[in-house]
Amino acid sequence: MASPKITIWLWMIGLFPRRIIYYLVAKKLKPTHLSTHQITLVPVTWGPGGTLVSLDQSLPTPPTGISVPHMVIQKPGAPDFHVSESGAIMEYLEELFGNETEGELAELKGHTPEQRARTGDVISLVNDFIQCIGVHLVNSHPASLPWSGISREEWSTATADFAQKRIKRFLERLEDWVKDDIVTKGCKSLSGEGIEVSLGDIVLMAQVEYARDLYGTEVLKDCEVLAKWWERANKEKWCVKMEDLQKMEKEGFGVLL
Ligand SMILES: N[C@@H](CCC(=O)N[C@@H](CS)C(=O)NCC(=O)O)C(=O)O
Repeated sequence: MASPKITIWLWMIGLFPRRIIYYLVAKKLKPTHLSTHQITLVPVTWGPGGTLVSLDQSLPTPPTGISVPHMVIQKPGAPDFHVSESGAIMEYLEELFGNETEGELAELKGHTPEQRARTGDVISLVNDFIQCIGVHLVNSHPASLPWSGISREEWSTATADFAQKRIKRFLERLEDWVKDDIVTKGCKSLSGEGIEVSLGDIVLMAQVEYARDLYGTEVLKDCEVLAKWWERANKEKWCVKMEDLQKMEKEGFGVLL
């Protein structure tokens, strides 16, 4: 059976699309993996009225009304199938490349059921605290005003403070979970021993780097354990820096894959 055609639209410096970029590099995918599986990556930007437009007009136009990342799977004779969440896109790619993990591609969930459960814990907690970061941001940061839909007059200090407390609590909880692996054992990954990088590292790093790059906010400023994790993980190739994301936008994904 012919493999489906897959198109993924990415706003390269955005929070959730970064997860996909980090994923592609961490997985050790090469342009040939993408072409074999008929995967087209399309960098997009925000046009007038907050619509998404492809940076390269020869590449497919983003469907209307989507958030990014967004993926469309096309099978002959079947209607287009849309996948709208970054987590689901990473899961789909994990399944697609699952059989190739034995070879040159990296395992990103974990080598044991326990390690995979830790990865799942980290992803779920990060997704929870991202919501609080968003609530804090739109109630306190002027850079959110152009897109938040909330005016400065509507900002709530009480809500921002509440969100900040929740963020602190989530980070303390995460530090409790990973302290032994990161501090005592010196692991690179939040998922523990024997794995270089996991989906858990990817989702946390995307949030940390995005917050600094776009809002000048240091998410891990009070986190001793996670600061150690960040120092190690941030040097890795998969943690694609802002300038390289922008370079990829112009010169294509070959820059890093
Ligand atoms: N939960 C979604 C969030 C996606 C999201 O909010 N993406 C932002 C850009 S980083 C976006 O497209 N915002 C505009 C919108 O939602 O209309 C995911 O994990 O993919």
